[in-house]
Amino acid sequence: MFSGRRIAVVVPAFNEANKIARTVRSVPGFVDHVIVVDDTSTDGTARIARRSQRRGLEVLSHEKNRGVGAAIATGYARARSLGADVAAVMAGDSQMDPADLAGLVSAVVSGRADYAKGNRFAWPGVCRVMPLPRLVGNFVLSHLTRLASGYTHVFDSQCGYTAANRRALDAILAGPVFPRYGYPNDLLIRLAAVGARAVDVPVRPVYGPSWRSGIRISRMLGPLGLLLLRAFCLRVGRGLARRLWRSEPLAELPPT
Ligand SMILES: Nc1nc2c(ncn2[C@@H]2O[C@H](COP(=O)(O)OP(=O)(O)OP(=O)(O)O)[C@@H](O)[C@H]2O)c(=O)[nH]1
Ligand SMILES: [Mg+2]
Repeated sequence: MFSGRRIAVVVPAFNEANKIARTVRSVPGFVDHVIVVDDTSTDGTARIARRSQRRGLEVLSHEKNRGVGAAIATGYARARSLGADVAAVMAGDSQMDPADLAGLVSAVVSGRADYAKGNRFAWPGVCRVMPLPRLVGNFVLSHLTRLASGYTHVFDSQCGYTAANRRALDAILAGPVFPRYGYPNDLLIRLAAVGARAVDVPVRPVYGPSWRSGIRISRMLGPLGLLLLRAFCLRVGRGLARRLWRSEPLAELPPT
């Protein structure tokens, strides 16, 4: 419990046999439920996760690989059914510093936000830690996501370290989540569309010597580009429609 609220952490994991036990054990003690969502890993990730000693641990498995976004949606649904007031996400690859979780959860529990997300760019020294291609990619996608969502105050759109309250969970689970790596952008777009309050919380970027990523940029860019373009057009279209709807009728011309 955190300030009297029930907290769940969703851990998406795909072929993380080397890191999953460490990740599960590192989840802070105030977390009531740890929900690992495996996706047909072939290296025993689910088995190792199940053996990890952690109060409130559950391991769910998809029957076929559905992607990290779909895994998080499965975890969110389970957190909601367990009665969690806040559901956070921590990746199964130990790239999220457990010391930052309290800050994210606190932003939501205090009522300041419906959705708190990590911002690694607010961390001093990020340029020394984050690899250059990630710095550039995250920077560009963050600006495009600002344009697409209208959340001009949030940055580091690709950071998956987040905490969501029940209002945000309901909005996210109201429709299918973008199943693969574009899911953080999809969530921000959908939360902005329902007027949810999102805030950035500085978190430490973690890229250890054994860092490896499942992201294939070339495969991700097409679907993510379309998602962002569509959201941008819809947002501009909605704004224009609102303006036209509200505009005063033209003043009658004086008789000639
Ligand atoms: N359940 C599930 N988890 C996945 C899948 N793909 C990736 N993940 C997990 O999602 C987390 C983040 O994936 P990464 O590929 O490391 O991507 P990232 O950390 O956002 O980005 P990097 O900066 O490139 O490391 C890790 O814990 C992965 O194991 C998937 O298809 N299913
Ligand atoms: Mg990673």
